[in-house]
Amino acid sequence: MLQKFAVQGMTCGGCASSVTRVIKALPGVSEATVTLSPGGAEVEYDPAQVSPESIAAAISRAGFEAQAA
Ligand SMILES: [Cu+2]
Repeated sequence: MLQKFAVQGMTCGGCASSVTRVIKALPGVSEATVTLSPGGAEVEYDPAQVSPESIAAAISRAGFEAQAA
């Protein structure tokens, strides 16, 4: 399953790397591509293991605003 997210608050490549890391750390996520401008993430995941809500929550815990897009 592929889900896009709008991610706000990333200001540099370090932020994008952090977001990539927290998404990829989730069980069930096989791929994450994060873009800085516009701020977003494309996540390939297994819906049996993880939900878009929990992916967005993980991004929020890292200090950024995420919304399924
Ligand atoms: Cu940064």
